[in-house]
Amino acid sequence: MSDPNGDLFAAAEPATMLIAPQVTLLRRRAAPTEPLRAEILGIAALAPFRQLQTRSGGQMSVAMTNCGAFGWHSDARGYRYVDRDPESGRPWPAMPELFRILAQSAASEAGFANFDPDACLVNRYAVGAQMGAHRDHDEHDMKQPIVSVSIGLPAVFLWYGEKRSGRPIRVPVRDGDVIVWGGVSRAGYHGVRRIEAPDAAANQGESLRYNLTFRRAR
Ligand code: MD3
Ligand code: FE
Repeated sequence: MSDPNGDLFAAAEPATMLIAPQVTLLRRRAAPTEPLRAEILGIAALAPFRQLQTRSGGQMSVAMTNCGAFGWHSDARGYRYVDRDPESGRPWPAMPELFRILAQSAASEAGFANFDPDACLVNRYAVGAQMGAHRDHDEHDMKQPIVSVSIGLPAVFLWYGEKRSGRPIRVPVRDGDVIVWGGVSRAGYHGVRRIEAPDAAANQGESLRYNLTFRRAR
């Protein structure tokens, strides 16, 4: 195999792809992801991953933590951004400079200049975890885009668009892939398909998927 990542089709795939209006996939834009993983471990040491409760009393299958001035939180009172970790009462860990620069440069490549995120939600998916269709609409200024960075196990993003019903567009994403969405698609419904167990031959000891979502909350 000539490619150490085993990515035999990389040469045939365009580096950037428009998935929907103002939804841009930047393939492998964040690779290699080892420096990002190291930052995630540092964040989790200060603000451990937790499976949040939904307003309806369920428990999310995805474990979450945050860095930056604001963090996304959910409990029996509903969803909101909070400036401290409710578990510890301390401010969220600072957003690493590496994260901020990656988010800003990816946003500007996708046509959103001057993106200045103040929140980074860190999602951790074990095999079997998923995220149902929802829209991200807790942010103050919906003109600001969102930048998503995929790390670890592959996943399939589901893009429903304006309505929660109907057949979603399926977007396979892999380690290092970045998606930027905003503008007319900013309030679109989306989700993540249940994470599948990696097949033994292709897997390099990976058992988790992380996703960073950078937002301007306030
Ligand atoms: C854009 N997180 O935390 S970004 C969230 O993988 C959240 O953890 C997702 O949704 C995650 O609120 C990733 C959302 C997303 C999903 C599918 C898309 C954005 C998309 C499909 C097309 C375009
Ligand atoms: Fe979302």
